[in-house]
Amino acid sequence: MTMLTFEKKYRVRGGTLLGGDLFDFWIGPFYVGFFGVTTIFFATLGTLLILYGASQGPTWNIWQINIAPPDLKYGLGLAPLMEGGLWQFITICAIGAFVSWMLREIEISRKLGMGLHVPFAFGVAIFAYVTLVVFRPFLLGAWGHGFPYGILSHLDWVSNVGYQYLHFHYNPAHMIAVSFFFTTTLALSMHGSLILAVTNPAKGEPVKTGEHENTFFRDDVGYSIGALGIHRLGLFLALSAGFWSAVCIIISGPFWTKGWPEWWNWWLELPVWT
Ligand code: UQ1
Repeated sequence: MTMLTFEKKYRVRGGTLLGGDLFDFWIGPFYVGFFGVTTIFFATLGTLLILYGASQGPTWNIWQINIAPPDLKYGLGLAPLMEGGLWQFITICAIGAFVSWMLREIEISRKLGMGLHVPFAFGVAIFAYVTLVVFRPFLLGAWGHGFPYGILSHLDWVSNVGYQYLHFHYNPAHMIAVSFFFTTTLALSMHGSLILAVTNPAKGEPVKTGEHENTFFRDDVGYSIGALGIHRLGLFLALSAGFWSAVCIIISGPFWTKGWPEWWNWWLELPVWT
């Protein structure tokens, strides 16, 4: 089926989650939808608020622009605009834009009769962000525990929060998250290189297919996970990286306040040693 007849079949109204026929149309290649409009609304408002905050700040240096969260003294209340209130509104706009984008992905998937894997995957990324700026600050009792919006300032935040727990690499959930990030790159590099290898044979040779892919890895490591399997594995690895990232930061503070190296004392304190 060519792309044009394919689109004729699927580019029809219906399948929306909210708003019925409201904005249920395309502009050029883009599906608009109710949530396309809310995405544009939140993204535009959030960007304008960032620009306003920058205009009130000491610098236009892109690396140094910073929109800071409120002081801890404001707790879980609203802060004055120039003392973290902007950060609070920008956070609402960011979550509004991200969730709108995910809902728009769900509507497109429903129209196409596809699974919801893509919006689910994006949902895990949203979950990791919301953990940093909503769940953890909420559990610690102050929005001031969120991270600042700025290129260098958010790096400083990561460094400072890390040292607060003496050596963040001893955080067991951080270890798991890092392992998943590395394994994700391993899986994608194996998969990407394998697909390019079979589609770029020597001059005059036919393009190779699934049997060659399976045989390569059976010869190489004694096992082939299969063409569908590698994509299931990739999605699992990538989502696990995001999930354990969220876990490693939510337990830092709300559930463990000492240095992370000390957490491993459970091993030394096992009754078996005494
Ligand atoms: C693999 O087995 C496979 O199936 C043929 C692929 O699909 C094209 C792959 O991309 C990769 C990387 C593998 C090898 C993976 C493992 C876990 C042995």
